[in-house]
Amino acid sequence: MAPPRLDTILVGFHETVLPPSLAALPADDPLGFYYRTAFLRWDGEDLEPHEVLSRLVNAATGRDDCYHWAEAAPLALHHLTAFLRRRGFRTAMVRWLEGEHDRLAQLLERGEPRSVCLTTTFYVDPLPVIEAVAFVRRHAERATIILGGPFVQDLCRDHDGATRARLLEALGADVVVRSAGGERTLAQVLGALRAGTDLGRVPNLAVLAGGKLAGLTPTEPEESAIDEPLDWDQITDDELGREVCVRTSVGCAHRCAFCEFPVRAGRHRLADLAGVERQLEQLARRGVRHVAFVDDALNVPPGRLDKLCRTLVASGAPFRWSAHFRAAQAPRAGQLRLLRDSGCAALHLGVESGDDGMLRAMSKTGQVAHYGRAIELCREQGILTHAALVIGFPGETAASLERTIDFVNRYQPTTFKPQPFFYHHHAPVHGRAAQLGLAGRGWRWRHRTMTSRQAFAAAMQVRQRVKGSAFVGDRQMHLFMLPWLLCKGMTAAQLVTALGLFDQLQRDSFDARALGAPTRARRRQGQDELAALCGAMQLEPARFSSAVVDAYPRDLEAAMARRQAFVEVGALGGAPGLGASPGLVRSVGPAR
Ligand code: B12
Ligand code: SF4
Repeated sequence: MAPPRLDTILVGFHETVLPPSLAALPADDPLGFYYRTAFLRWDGEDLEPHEVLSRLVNAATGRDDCYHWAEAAPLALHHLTAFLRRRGFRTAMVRWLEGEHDRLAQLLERGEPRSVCLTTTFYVDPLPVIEAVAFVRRHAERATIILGGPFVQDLCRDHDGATRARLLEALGADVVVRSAGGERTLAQVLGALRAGTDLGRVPNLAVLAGGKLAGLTPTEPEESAIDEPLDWDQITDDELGREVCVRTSVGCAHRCAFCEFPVRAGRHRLADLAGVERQLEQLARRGVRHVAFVDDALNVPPGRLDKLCRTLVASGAPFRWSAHFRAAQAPRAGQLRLLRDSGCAALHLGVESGDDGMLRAMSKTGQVAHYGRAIELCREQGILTHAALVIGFPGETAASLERTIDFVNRYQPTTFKPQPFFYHHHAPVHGRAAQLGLAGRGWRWRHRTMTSRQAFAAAMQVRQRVKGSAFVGDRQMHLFMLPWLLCKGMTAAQLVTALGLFDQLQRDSFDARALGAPTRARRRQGQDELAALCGAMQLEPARFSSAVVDAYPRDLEAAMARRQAFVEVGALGGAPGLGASPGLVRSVGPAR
């Protein structure tokens, strides 16, 4: 007897394409900056650090591994899978489209799923959504394609009328879940698809038919289901893997002036700690080795994290973990020791600036010295640190930038990232725009003390002048996720050395001086060192294969044509995707 049909296949992540032509843009252009901080030049190609790592490890092992963060499945996949299975739905999941396109194609063709759900958590550009929808259509013409998550939620919130219809149609899906979270709505959609009843009775949807928006169903309040602890026993061993993401809260308790996240994520809600502890017990029992806590700040409110750490210590610190950490007060040495004893491997710190005046302007509650102390204490305990910096917020001057550079040079977090200020109209700073002389949006703005171009140039300056801390971009080799590589067998010393070498090689890749003989010699030396280092690493095999990733059939031209709708209505906001320039869109070369 054939197995019953799958109700849905959940697909996690799809990689954005960045055309090599972006390397020609100056560093003070948002896309030029983004490209130069994401890639490095390697044997005549522009590769991301994880691709170089994979090639060098493969050269030594003869294997075909692709080391990518999606080994730790996006949490939305585990969360939605468990939520739906508890309600009796049959589901499958695919972490990363490029890495598993062959398996997805088989599932689509043989499993005849009623629907496919695409998450949109990590997208700042519609291109990956459009491409993923097209891929699914090619293999399962009749499956209902459902979109949900932050990208489409923002789209539905920020646009209305004919513009919203046009953008939703450009994505090419059949159903869009508009509500935050959307788990309960999704369960109703799958129920209706199974029963063959009308989707018009399910709230919070945009429903499309024949490629056109047929209508929006009524809005009903919905928040992400933090009240239902994720039942990890609903997840099979292969789906689980050994590295996972966990959340203990949603939303954010703060209102930093530059940040729109609280608007999108809604009010701060904490999961019941006993439920979190049960989840961690399940994960420990299942042999998980690294947990990335995705909460905005794991140590808010105070005392809760200490309690969690004591539970982990009592159970023998079964895995390493990493988290976002807030240093609103100077942390205590004892607290950091407790973190280390409980398995903490890396902390991501929203330092933002080395200037206390700027921190006040950004409505940050912490002070520079608190973050400095946190980095020092982490180093003493062997915990890796990442300092996230915002460059060019209103009030930024040459003097405040100097203080930021001094801060990083003095405290030397393991990694750092100077991020030019992104002017989001949903962020609190927008309410003070007139007072601050702030005009524009996204990556293009000006205010009394700086323009966005100056901020990009300044961020590059910060990068170039920092010594003793490695720059990391946001995409693949983010410190927040890197402990999964430690669990694969990389030592902390190898990781830190590799990050430093990647940073140096990247700095030398796109700089005009890269053509000069001294830089060429330094690059060669850096490449040799990196090859020797990676060759010596004893890494476990990766989940993904480079051959599969490279064979992903990208139909960029068709996707770009659909994306044009976003360019024409000015819906890209200058986010660091592919940008809004039609010139760039045309210049996209062969699939990377
Ligand atoms: C962890 C994380 C990462 C990790 C991912 C590791 C991993 N294995 O998952 C790393 C460090 C790799 C990463 C990278 C990036 N990230 Co990130 N990341 C996060 C973070 C902290 C948590 C995401 C998460 O798991 N949330 C928890 C899950 C459960 O929530 P969720 O995915 O939203 O899903 C819920 C709902 O949305 C819904 N849902 C989701 N999908 C679907 C689908 C359907 C059909 C339905 C019905 C519902 C639904 O169901 C879930 C349950 O409620 C968020 C910030 C945050 N605190 O949320 C930023 C965040 C998602 N990242 C962001 C960005 C921008 C990026 C980068 C693009 C950074 C960059 N500038 O390059 C890259 C993208 C990767 C790449 N290669 O390009 C932004 C996205 C903004 C946006 N969409 O407009 C966020 C929100 C941070 C921010 N600044 O606002 N990131
Ligand atoms: S930057 Fe501030 S407001 Fe934004 S998510 Fe982090 S702590 Fe919350």
